[in-house]
Amino acid sequence: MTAPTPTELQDEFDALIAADQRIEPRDWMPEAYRKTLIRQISQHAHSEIIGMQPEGNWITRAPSLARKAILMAKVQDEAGHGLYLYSAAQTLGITRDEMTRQLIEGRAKYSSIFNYPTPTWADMGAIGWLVDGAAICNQVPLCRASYGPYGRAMVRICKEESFHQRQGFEILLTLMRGTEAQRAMAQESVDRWYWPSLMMFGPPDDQSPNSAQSTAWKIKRFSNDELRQRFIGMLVPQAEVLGVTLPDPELRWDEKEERWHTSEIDWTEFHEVIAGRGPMNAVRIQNRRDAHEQGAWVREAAAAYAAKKSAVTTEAAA
Ligand code: FAQ
Repeated sequence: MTAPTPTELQDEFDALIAADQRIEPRDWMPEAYRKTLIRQISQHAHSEIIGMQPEGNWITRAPSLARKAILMAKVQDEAGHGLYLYSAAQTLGITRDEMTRQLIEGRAKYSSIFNYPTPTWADMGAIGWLVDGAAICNQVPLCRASYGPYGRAMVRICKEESFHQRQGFEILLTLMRGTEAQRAMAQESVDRWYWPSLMMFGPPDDQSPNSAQSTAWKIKRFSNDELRQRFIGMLVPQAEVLGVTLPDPELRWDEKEERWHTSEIDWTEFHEVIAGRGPMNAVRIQNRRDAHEQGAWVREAAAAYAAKKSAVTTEAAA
């Protein structure tokens, strides 16, 4: 039997994508598809890991034992999401070490949203409601991404994200049913997180260089603006239940265009943050670098243990 030609391999890949079948790690894939997936999945993994910091900031100061336990579980979930995603990226031929190096050397992107500070307890509510809410809108369609290991990782992640979103909503609801000062704290936090949460979906469609190809490969199923619109549609009735105001005086449903009309998003701020000049970028990367250095002994001990165990197994099998 002769080996398939490059054209045959490409045709087979195209046919799988056209038939909505999954591409698996051992399948042939175009180099650009592999690179795009490594880019998106590693950025996503880094976001989950860096995303532990804004909420980690409140674990020691949560207002009750129950709130502390819930927050700890949520932050641990984010670590788990990072691990599934690093594992999915590894199936594409990049090592975890290389991805970590890219992150701590400031060469990798991660979501803009995690470069904002969390000065108040209400921020734990706003992150759950808005940040996890945006993550769900963006990530549910990724459960159907054409690359098998990514889509499968996303199924479990999305289940956990929807619990996260509800716990954030519940924190805000409790504050909104509380004292005047608590209501003000909740509103002030929503005012700070609303616009950055809209930026999570990425630049507008006409300025999104990766969208066309990622959509053709069925990695992305909806455009950045479509998902942003869907997110706003989800928030409006929930904001009413909470009794908070979304901080956009222009926000209204445009019957004629059948879309939400909004004020202009501050894309200069978005570009500044993803270029590393957001309010907390330097702190986030420094903390990650310190944790990596301080954890070196754990990695060494784990590697030594694994080597010892494998030597014992080899000896027993001989
Ligand atoms: N931040 O051409 P596009 C979470 C970059 S949720 C930073 O439109 P694409 C859960 C983009 O990478 C957050 N960079 O790109 C959680 C590209 O740069 P590149 C993570 C951004 O890939 C909750 C350039 O701009 N979620 O972690 C952002 O087609 C609470 C041009 O953009 C995901 O990663 C941004 N917001 O679409 C954890 C979801 N937006 O790479 C803890 C998976 C764009 O060419 C606590 N990712 N850029 O140098 C995606 O769905 C896509 O990658 C998009 C961007 C939609 C983010």
